[in-house]
Amino acid sequence: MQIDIVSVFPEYFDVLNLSLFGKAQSKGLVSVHAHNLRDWTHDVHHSVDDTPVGGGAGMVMKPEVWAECLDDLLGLEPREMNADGESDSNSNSGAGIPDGADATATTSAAAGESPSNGTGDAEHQPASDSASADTVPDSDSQAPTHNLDTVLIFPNPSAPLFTQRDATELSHAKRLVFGCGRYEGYDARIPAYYRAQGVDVREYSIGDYVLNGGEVAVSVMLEAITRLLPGFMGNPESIVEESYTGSEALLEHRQYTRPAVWRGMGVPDVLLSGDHGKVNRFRRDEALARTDAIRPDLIEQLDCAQLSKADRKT
Ligand code: 6GU
Repeated sequence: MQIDIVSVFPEYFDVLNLSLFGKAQSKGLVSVHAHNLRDWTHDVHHSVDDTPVGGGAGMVMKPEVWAECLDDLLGLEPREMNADGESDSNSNSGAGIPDGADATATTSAAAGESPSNGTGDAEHQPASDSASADTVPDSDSQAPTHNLDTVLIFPNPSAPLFTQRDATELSHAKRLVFGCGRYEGYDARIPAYYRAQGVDVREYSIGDYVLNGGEVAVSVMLEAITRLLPGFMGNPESIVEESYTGSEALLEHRQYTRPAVWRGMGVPDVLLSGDHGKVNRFRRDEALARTDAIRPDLIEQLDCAQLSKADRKT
């Protein structure tokens, strides 16, 4: 898998040379390049941001610099868009955000509905976008396992949550290009433009809190995705039975190791019984009970047909 990361702090990703990720690079499973966005600037100050149109605090990352960089990485020619958000070689520049393509992004950003780093409506897809329709993740279905080509990913605290399902799907991509936003976010036309060019563009948040920039979020997504690559983990079985994996997303049962009694605290007797049937039943019950207590939202998403009679008693 080829991975490109664009950031104003590319050194942040030096850590990828360590540990399992470093090994995966030496083994040739992944090839990572961290690029400095400022390399695509032309002014003496190498500026990548500007004040928000419509006013407000902070700075927004400029579309021109991002586009020069992403055009280079994706091998695309610059294009003018028409008012419908379609590529139009006859149209003039300065048309603003195309009505059809990104009216919602404009509205929600202007209405100040999103957190400080918000960049508008991440779920919105231009009507003209059919090229990526078959690869858009559907939260109600199993993660597709077909191969994806290139996926362009923008971390964005105002976007849908990144889940294990997304990690699984993206682990089948040939190439991932991550664009790390800083400051108050990036111009909403950047993802919209590349979608309209037929690029599979995703925007994800990693949780309900705000970080200073996308670098940490990209590290999180990258780790979740690449550890699923065949050959990445020392023991491939360790990824099979984890929380959030498989057809159900249940929290994992608790784990114990020796000694059987430590500081007066024992491990559950059944785990010492040697009866695998009983051990599995105990672990499954615990997974269901803990999920119900800690993450009832995951229980609600469960397909009841997947629960056995014994499960339902729990
Ligand atoms: Cl993807 N970016 C930033 N800046 N903050 C976040 C996030 C992403 N996900 C949660 N908080």
